[in-house]
Order: sequence, then C-alpha cells, then structure tokens
Amino acid sequence: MYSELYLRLEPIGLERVAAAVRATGHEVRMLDLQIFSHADYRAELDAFRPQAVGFSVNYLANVPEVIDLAKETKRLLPDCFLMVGGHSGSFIAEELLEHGRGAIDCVVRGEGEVIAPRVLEAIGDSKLSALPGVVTPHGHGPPPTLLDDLDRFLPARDLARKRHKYFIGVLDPCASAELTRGCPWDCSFCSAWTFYGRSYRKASPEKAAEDLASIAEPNVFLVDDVAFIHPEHGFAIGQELERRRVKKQYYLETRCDVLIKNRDLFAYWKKLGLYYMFLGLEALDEEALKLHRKRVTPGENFEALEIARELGLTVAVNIIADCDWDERRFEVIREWAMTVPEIVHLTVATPYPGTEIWFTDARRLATRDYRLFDVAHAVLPTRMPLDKFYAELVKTQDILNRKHLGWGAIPKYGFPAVRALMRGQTNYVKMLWKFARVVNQNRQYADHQRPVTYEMRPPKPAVAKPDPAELFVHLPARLQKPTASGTAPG
Ligand code: B12
Ligand code: SF4
Repeated sequence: MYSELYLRLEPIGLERVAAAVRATGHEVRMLDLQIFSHADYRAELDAFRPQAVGFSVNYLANVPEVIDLAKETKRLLPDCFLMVGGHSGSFIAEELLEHGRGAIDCVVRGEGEVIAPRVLEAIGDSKLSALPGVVTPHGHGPPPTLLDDLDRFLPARDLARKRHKYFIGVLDPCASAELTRGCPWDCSFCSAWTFYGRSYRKASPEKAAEDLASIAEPNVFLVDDVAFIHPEHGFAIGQELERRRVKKQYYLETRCDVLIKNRDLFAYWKKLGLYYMFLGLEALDEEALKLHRKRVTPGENFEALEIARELGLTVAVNIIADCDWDERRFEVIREWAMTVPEIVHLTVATPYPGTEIWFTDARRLATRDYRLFDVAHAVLPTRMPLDKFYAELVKTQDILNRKHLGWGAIPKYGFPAVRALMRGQTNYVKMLWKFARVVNQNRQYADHQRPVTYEMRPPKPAVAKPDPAELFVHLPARLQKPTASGTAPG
C-alpha cells in the first residue's frame, strides 16, 4: 500500500549484491517487480534463461508472491538455481524453504555482497550448506559475516530499468544511496538492529561523495537507518560534495535526539540540499515511548520538530497505533495532527519476526497471513471491532491526505510539482488524488477475508528476554566465538 501511494524506490540492497556478483564475472540482470509485472518476469526468464535467480525479500508482506514466483521459475527452468535473500527473508529462512517445497535451493541470511558470489560458486557442491549465513534443505552454515568495508560494491544502478519510476513525494525522480549501515539503538518494534547485530558502519567520505556524484537524478533518498549519528562523518561527506560541486536534493530518516545533538550538521546539509526528513516519533506520551524502548522523551521529540521547522525542512513523522487503541486514543492523535505542520503518518504496531516484541509480546496473533504484515493492517487482536478500528485508523490518516495531498498540496508543493512535470516526471502529481483509492477502510478490512495459501509459523510462547542466537541475524561482536586469530570475522 505504501508504495502504491507515497513513493517507489530502487532496490539498492539488490543492486549492491548484483555489483558483487558482477565483479566475479557473471552476467547479471535485475527486474524490479514494483514496476514490472509477472508477465514481464516470465518474458525475461524466457529471453535470458538465467542459470541462477535471486529474490530479494526485504518485506514480509511479499513472501507469498516470492514463493509462488520461485515455484513457477522452477517449473519453467528446472535447472535454474534459486536463492532468496534480504531483510525479512533472513529471519524466516527455514520457513521459506518449507513453503517453497523444493523450489528454493537456499536462503541467504544477512548481507549479500560477500556471500552471494560464493553461493554461485558452490552450486551443486555439498559445501554450499556450510557457507556462512546459508540455509539449505540439507543444513545450514555458521552465522553470516558482515561486509568489512562499505566502500566496496557500490550499487549497480545501471541495472535498474525505468529509473524514472523512482520517486518519493515531490522528489521526483529520486535515486537512493547509502552512507552508513546499521543502528546502535534497540527499539523493541524494530529489526534493523537485530539484523546487523547492533553494528554501525560508515562509507568513507570520499567514496560516499563519489557515489552521490555519479547519480544522474537530481534527488537522492538516503537509506541509512539513522542518518548522521556521527557529525564529523556528515560534515566530511558534505565537504567532499562541495569540492565536487554536487548539488542535489536529499531525503533522509533520523532520530529526534540525533537531530537535536547535531543541529549544526543538519543546518549545513540544508544548505547542501536537504529537503525532506522523516523523524521516527512513534508516540506522543512518555509511557508508550518507554514501551517501544525509544530512549527519547516527548520533550525531545517536540524540541526536534521545532528545530526542523526552524531549518525550513519538510518533515514527515510516524506514530505507532496499537491494536488496543479505542476511539479516544485515535482522537488524541487527530487533534495533534491537525495542529502541526508536519506530515503525520500512522502505522499499526506489528510484531515482525526479528523484532524483540515478536518474542516478548504475549498477545496472540489474530492472523498469520504474511500479506497483512505491512504496518497498514492489524495483525494483533483489536480492542474495537476490526471494521471500527480501520474506520478510526483511516479517519486519522485522512488528515495527512487533506493537509498534504490533493488540492492541499498545491500551496506548498506546487512549484516543485511543476518543476517535476517540466522534467517529464508525473509520479508525484499522479499520486496526489489517489489516497482514498489506496487507503480505504473497506479494502483494509476485506484484505483479512482473502484465502490464505501460506501461513507464518506462529511465535513461540512469550519470554521476558529472547535468546540472542534467535534474535540476531548478524551476531553482535561480543557474542561471537573467538577464532584462531583471536576475534571472530565481521
Ligand atoms: C530504505 C527503507 C525503506 C524504503 C524502501 C526502499 C526500497 N525500494 O526497498 C521505503 C521508505 C520505501 C520503505 C518503506 C517501508 N518500509 Co522500510 N526500510 C528501509 C530501511 C531503512 C533500509 C533498507 C535498505 O535499503 N537498506 C540498505 C540495503 C543495502 O540493505 P538491504 O536492502 O537489506 O540489502 C542487503 C541484505 O538484505 C541482502 N539482500 C537483499 N536482497 C538480497 C537478495 C539476495 C538474493 C541476497 C543473496 C541478499 C540480499 O544483501 C543486501 C546488501 O547487504 C530498512 C531498515 C533496514 N536496515 O533494513 C527498513 C525496513 C526494511 N522497512 C520496514 C517497513 C516496516 C517498511 C514499511 C512497511 C512501512 C514504513 N512505514 O516504513 C514500508 C513498506 C514498503 C514496501 N515497499 O512495501 C521494516 C521491515 C518490515 C518487515 N519485516 O517486513 C524495516 C526493517 C524497518 C524497521 N524499522 O523495522 N522502507
Ligand atoms: S527504530 Fe530507528 S533508532 Fe530504533 S532501532 Fe530501529 S533504526 Fe534504530
């Protein structure tokens, strides 16, 4: 639903894996199924006849689609090797193999750059099951290892076709780039830190600037989990960009306390072209922030909004709606959203595999349909009847629509919209009047009535503290077993 409306962005993780695979001499093609149809995919298989296909499953909601495509691929090309990687896929490797019923040859957990070429090399060899992060029907290797240097394997953006389809709001067209990877915080609802073992790595300022300079699009989405945690890194990249005279507009996502602490850096980036920022507010009250283990106070959240306003940035914020909410709780958010200039998103609290709440939340799932795990649907039992819950949710989300989309967008975004149109870009303008068709209480409710072919494995009984071996994809350094040279790789 998200990508039907607000944005569509290039699969930068897959592009990096593609760059690594290509560096070992393979011919690689990429097809983004956010843009292309399944018929296009079949036509590509027929024309290219690949020896291996890799699916990227960053989003749990895409699991059924990928399993069906894997089965179809195996039917059409029985000798083709099929692997699945990506964020969500990494947390449910065995489950994917089970659903695939022999169609998926292996799941690659964790970062793909180093391991994907080694997987291709090991096709047909029993050592495949012993590679780090690799899970096959015959066994699994040790935990995956982290890429030692983010400067390696810059995204193969040339493989993305129809690049003009990528945009975020008024930043149309928009490419993506990665300056840092990982997050040192540990919010209970998030799987960024469990995926990367709470590590945090930075590209060198020179390489980051070189990559940004190579981008053809005038706008860039920075995919970092939390942008600009270390101010000296942000300043150094900025200086490299100035030296190269790179002028672009940027979107980034960060935390409120990082913005407060590094205000000067954000002001500097505003001069460099920072236009649009996403702040993970998550809640307005202290109690909920503690529950999410956000490690910020409501006071800091509001202070950060003030700073962003002073800097003149367009800001989107997110609030997490709990399935336990009643009408009054939604009303509080609506009242607040009406008074602030920011774009207020509302997502539904979702225990994803890989998050701490997946292990600790004692509430039973109301559904195990992967497609509903997209933070737009309620997967936990709701206090209100489900249809009423969606009515309240959509009524609250509609404030965003009335204030920032449709005719409401023209005073603020009219000029950039015209500029995008003059470049021949229509993604943004087309989305302006689409809200009611996409975000719709009847549609959301009806989604729960669809037949379910693939069901998620239920969570194990709730525990107070999850076992790190089950929680993390990449193990944190302190939990890794020492190797002969003294420390574990990665
Ligand atoms: C950028 C981003 C987005 C972009 C998406 C851009 C795109 N086209 O993919 C936008 C803003 C659109 C977005 C939207 C959403 N996102 Co988002 N997003 C992220 C974020 C911050 C970074 C992803 C990224 O680009 N990382 C950098 C690249 C290099 O890493 P990567 O893609 O993971 O790829 C590496 C590995 O996974 C692996 N790999 C990947 N593919 C493959 C394939 C093969 C074959 C192999 C071998 C390996 C491999 O190798 C890559 C290189 O190391 C992640 C957090 C995170 N750290 O993952 C959340 C995250 C993925 N998003 C999340 C969510 C909830 C959403 C939304 C549902 C809601 C929302 N409001 O945020 C929507 C849904 C979008 C949709 N399309 O359905 C959740 C995932 C939930 C889940 N388990 O399904 C995450 C984990 C954030 C979180 N806080 O928990 N998101
Ligand atoms: S929500 Fe943001 S700050 Fe919290 S762990 Fe995830 S990426 Fe880090």
